[in-house]
Amino acid sequence: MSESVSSSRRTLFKRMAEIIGGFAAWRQVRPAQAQQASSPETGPQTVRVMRPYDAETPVREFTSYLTPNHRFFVRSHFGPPAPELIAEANWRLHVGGLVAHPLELTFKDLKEFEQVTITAMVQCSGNGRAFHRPKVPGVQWERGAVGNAQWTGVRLRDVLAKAGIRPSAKHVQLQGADRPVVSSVPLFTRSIPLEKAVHPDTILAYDMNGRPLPLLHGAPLRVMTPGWMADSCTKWLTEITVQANEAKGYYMQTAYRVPVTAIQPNSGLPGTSMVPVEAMVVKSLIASPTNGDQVGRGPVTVQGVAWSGEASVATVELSFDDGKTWEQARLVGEDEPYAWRQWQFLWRPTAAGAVTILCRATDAVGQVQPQASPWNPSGFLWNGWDRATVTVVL
Ligand SMILES: Nc1nc2c(c(=O)[nH]1)N[C@H]1C(S)=C(S)[C@@H](COP(=O)(O)O)O[C@H]1N2
Ligand SMILES: [Mo]
Repeated sequence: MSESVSSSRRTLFKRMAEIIGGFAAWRQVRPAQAQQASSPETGPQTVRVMRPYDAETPVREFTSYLTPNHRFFVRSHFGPPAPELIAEANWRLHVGGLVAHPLELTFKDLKEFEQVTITAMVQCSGNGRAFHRPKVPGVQWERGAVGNAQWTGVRLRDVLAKAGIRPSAKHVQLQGADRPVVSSVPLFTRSIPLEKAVHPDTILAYDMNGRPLPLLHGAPLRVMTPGWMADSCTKWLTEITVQANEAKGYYMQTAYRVPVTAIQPNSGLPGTSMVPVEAMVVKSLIASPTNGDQVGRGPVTVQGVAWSGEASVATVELSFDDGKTWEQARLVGEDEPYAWRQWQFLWRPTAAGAVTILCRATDAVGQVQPQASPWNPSGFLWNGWDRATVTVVL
């Protein structure tokens, strides 16, 4: 046996062990994480739902550019597939539909395509749902159903080119190996328009922050649609179907849609006015200090992150007087297209007592983060001003 074969076997075993190990670790940490739910800002993650496991990242973690894998928020409709289903020996990626040559790829076949790495955010459409008024049912995400990571994989367009896209193709349907517990519940079937699928930055990722993709984040392969909300980032990907129409079914035709124009709470809605959630909207978060912190005379470094789906961040402003006056923060660190931008502000508090720090971003095409987002029936795309209430002790 040649050296390269035995070493690739070793890599394979190592990867399988990591995936299974990750699953075991996840099961072990669950009780500890559940306890953290009562002290939201301190644990590795703040659990919102136990089964399937949905948890957000405490905002303090957003003082770092990349969000570490073990703290990255988790959102799954049904939980991960059984580990043996996605173990690399069994796993296959099927590419079919409107293609000249349907493909069945092993993990090794996939690695033959050119490898690319991008830094990109993942954000749940429901991030911030808890802040919508009137309240909206669904997972009550506050600020941490978002993260920024480095993703390594292959371009979706290279895989599609190998299969040969037929001219009538308009959408690419994405299906993962996860299954609902009850068979009457629809599968999490999604599709993205062909233009997004063949965009050179849309990738199928197998590594996250330089490590094999963890089980909860879609091992062995997930879709990354940079700049778009996470509902298009299918985890545990096993089937790609090129087609003329959007995916049928609940998760594409009913869920993850927003009204084209703002509507009044609880008003009836004609179905035709709802469009799929796609790009992220301009938004910023204060990572430190955060709610409940005590700060001294300072200067205090106020810091956080800001982003906009398909444009860069132009400015981040802070207000210490309820939005009457705004001061500009300094944009710092890396400036990459689909990543968030870090910002800092040196604050010299002048009076003791409670202060609410407000924060808003403006992007390069002039979109401004609003005081509150337009209400919508599913509580999606919250991007109201962020706020942190701290106590100044002089
Ligand atoms: N197969 C599959 N992919 C999925 C989901 C899912 O339930 N099943 N959830 C989506 C949603 S709604 C979100 S917000 C992101 C969450 O990704 P993360 O758990 O890696 O943070 O995965 C997306 N991809
Ligand atoms: Mo989501």
